[in-house]
Amino acid sequence: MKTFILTLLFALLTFSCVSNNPPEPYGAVPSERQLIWHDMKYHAFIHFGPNTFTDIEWGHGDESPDVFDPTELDCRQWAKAIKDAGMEGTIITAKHHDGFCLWPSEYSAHTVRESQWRGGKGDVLKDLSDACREFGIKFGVYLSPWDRNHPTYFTDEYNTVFKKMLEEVLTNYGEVYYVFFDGAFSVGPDGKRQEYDWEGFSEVVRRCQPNAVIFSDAGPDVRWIGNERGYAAETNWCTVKKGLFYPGIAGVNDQLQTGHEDGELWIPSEVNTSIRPGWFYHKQEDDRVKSLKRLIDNWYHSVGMNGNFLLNLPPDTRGLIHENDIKRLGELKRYLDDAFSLNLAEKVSVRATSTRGRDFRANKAVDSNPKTYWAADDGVLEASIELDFGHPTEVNAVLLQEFIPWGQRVKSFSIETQNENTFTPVATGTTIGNRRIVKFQTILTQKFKIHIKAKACPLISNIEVYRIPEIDERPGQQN
Ligand code: FUL
Repeated sequence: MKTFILTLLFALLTFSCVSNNPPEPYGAVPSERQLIWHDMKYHAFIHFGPNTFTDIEWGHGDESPDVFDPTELDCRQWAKAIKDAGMEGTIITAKHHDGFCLWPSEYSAHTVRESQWRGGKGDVLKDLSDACREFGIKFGVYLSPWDRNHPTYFTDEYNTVFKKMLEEVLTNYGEVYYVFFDGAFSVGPDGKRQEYDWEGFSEVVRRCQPNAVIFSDAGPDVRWIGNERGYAAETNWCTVKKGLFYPGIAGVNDQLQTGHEDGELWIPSEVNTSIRPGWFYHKQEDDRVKSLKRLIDNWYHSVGMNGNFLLNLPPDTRGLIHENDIKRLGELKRYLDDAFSLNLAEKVSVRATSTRGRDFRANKAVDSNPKTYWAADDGVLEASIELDFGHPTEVNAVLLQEFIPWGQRVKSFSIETQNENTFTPVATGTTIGNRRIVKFQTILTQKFKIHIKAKACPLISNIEVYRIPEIDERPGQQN
C-alpha cells in the first residue's frame, strides 16, 4: 500500500495558503511506543502449553508437567509460517491460567524443566525468540496473572513471584515488543480475590523493555476490543475515559468496542480471535479452521477499523502449526496482496476546501512516524477533499488515515461520487483514527470527494483507493 500523499500535498499547496504554523495537538495523543504498534497491522498469537495435550481450554494447574511433550517442536516452522503470512510479530502464552511456564522459571515448580520434553532441558521462549530474530519478526509474551498452580496465589507474595517471573521473561530473550496481560481470574473458596499489583507489573515492563506495549482489558498502552470474535465496531476511538476500565473488567464490552470520544487517555484497541474455535489446539477442530471469507471479514473489521489484528495460530501436539491453518493463512495473504496491489490514488489530482500552507513534517516528538500530512486550517471542522482520476475508473474501497500523533479528530465522513455538480454518497462512516478501510459497491466514476466532520481541524496523512475483489460481506459467520 503506497502513499500518494506527496501528490496530494503538492496539489493542495496550490489551492490555498492560510496558516503557516503546524496545527496544535488535540486531546490525548499516542506515545512513541504506541505509534510503533499503530504502524503494525497484523500479528500472531500462539496458545501452547499443557492444554494442547490435555485437549482442554483452561488447565487446572494440577496436571503433571509430563503431559507437555511435543514430539517435533519446531519454532522455526512457526516463525516461517508467520512471516510468510505477512504478520509482523508474535505473542506466545509464556504462562497461561494453569501456571505452567514455557521457560524454566526459578520461581515455579510447574515448568518445562519438570517435564519430560527434551529431558527437562528445553525452553520454548528461547527457541521462539531465536526463530523470530532469524525470520525478522517481533517477539512478544502473554502472561496470565491468574495462576491455578502457584502455591502463593491468593497471597501478597504472589505479586512478588509474578514480577520475578516477568523479569526473567523480559531480560533473557532479547527485545520484547508486546506484553499481554490476561484479565481472567477466579475467586477462592472463601470468596477471596487476588489483588494484583498492576502498577508494579507495569514498572517491571517499563524498566526491562521500555519499548514494549502493555496490553490488558484496560491498557495502559493497548486495550481489548471487548469480544474474541475479531470484530471492532464502526465507531472506534483510540481514546478512553480515565478511571473506568481496569483489567478483568466485565459488563462494559460495548464501551471497550467504541472507546470514548472525549476520553483523556490514548488506549487504542487490539482485535483478537483464533483461526479455530478454540484458543488451544484440538484435533477435532482440524476441519473447523475459519473460512477465508470469515478471515477477510475479520481483517476489514480490525485493520480496517482502527485496530490491529491479532490472530491465534495454536500449534498442535507435534509442536507444529497445522497444515490446514497454514493453507488458510496463505489464502488470506494472496487475497490481501491482490486486493491492495494497485493504489488508484497514486495518479489522481486533488483539491481540498481548506488547507494550511505547507506540508508539515512530524517533529521530534513523533520521530517514528515521520509522515507528511494534510491539515485544514484552524477552526475548520468540516472539509472536503476531491479526487479526480482524469478518466472514468472503477473503485470500491478507500483507505483513510488520520495523522494520529496529534490526536484523533474525525467524527464522521462520507464518500460521494460526482456527476456534473451533483454528489451522491456511496459510503458513510464515523471514526477514522489510524486506519479505516471503507468498502462500497463498485462504481465507475472519474471524480469523488471525501467529506469530513471533525472535533478539531482534520489532519489526514494518507488516502488510498482500490478496486478490490468482491466478497460476500455477511459478518460473523462461525467458520
Ligand atoms: C482469555 C483466556 O481465558 C483465554 O484462554 C485466551 O487466552 C484469551 C486470549 O484470553 O481471557
